[in-house]
Amino acid sequence: MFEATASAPVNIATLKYWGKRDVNLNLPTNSSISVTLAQDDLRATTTARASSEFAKDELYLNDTLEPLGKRTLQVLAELRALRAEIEQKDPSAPKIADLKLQIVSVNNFPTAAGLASSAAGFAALVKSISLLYKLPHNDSELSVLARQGSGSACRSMFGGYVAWEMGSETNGLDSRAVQIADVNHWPNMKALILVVCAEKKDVSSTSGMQITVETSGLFTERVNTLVPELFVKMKKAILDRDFGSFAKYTMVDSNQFHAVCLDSYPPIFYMNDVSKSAVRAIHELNDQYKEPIAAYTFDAGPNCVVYYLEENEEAVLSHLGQAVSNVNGFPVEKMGSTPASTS
Ligand code: 2P0
Repeated sequence: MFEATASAPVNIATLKYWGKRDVNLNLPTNSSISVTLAQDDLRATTTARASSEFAKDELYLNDTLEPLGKRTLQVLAELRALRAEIEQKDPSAPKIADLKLQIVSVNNFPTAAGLASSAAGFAALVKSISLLYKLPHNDSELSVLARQGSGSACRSMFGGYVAWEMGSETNGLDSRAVQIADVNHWPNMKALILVVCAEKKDVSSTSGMQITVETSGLFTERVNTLVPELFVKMKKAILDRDFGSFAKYTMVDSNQFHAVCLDSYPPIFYMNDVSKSAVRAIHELNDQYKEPIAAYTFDAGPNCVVYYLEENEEAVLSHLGQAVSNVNGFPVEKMGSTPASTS
């Protein structure tokens, strides 16, 4: 029996990936940036085992046997091919590429957090099997494999501040994640999640993206003009630890992503009235301070992730607590605090 374990964090995009230029390889229409949440919570941990005693490949997710989807099979095939190359070059290397795999993955965050787990899950799967197979590739190279499982998974190969560079090659080898800065770069950065709804979203990201690419006129403007500019500016704001700029670009991008969803035909709605009240509350707070001290961002669902600096925590929590939960009766949950590094 051969065995290896690895974990990977959930990531939340502050510059969103939305649109594929190649659906099969998950090649995006724009580059994106994420800031990874907490160090210890919000992670997927995966153990991969290879043994001649296994009759077939199996994947357990939170103790439940899951069917192996097309994307998982594609990633496993690529990992096996890389291991087979090693075995071919080095006859003394144990022959494990052809052994069946048992993959056991556990999320340490509750389903009720309303967070998508596929990004952390695919990243942890690729990490654990690459350790098992002793692949010599670095995390950026491995992110190319994680990306094929789920686009955003490539960013979960790193902690801290991460860019997914869209690349230009048709084989996708240059569409990979790179770390902009690690978690220690900006130690007073904090994040919290307002859990508006923990249920699964109505329109899956994959099909939502396709509707947008095919029907939205605003989308062309977004990928050709706004995102390339924001990518450069947001990276600089992170490197300069310029919270005001980082916050503004994060909110501008979230708003534009949801505008592009609304501009799709039929329109896609991810934010609800509670989400909108969080947006209003944060702008109200920032107006009081005459500069952004908090930033919201929403993914393909109604939950709100808020970024702020530690010194403003009390102001942010008390304002959101009053403005949002009193009005709408939903809890303000502080889930992840500092951005994470991967192990
Ligand atoms: C992101 N999202 O950048 C964007 C923002 C949702 C909104 O990446 O089809 O699950 O597996 O490549 O990665 C969600 O899409 O989609 C996503 P697939 P994925 O985080």
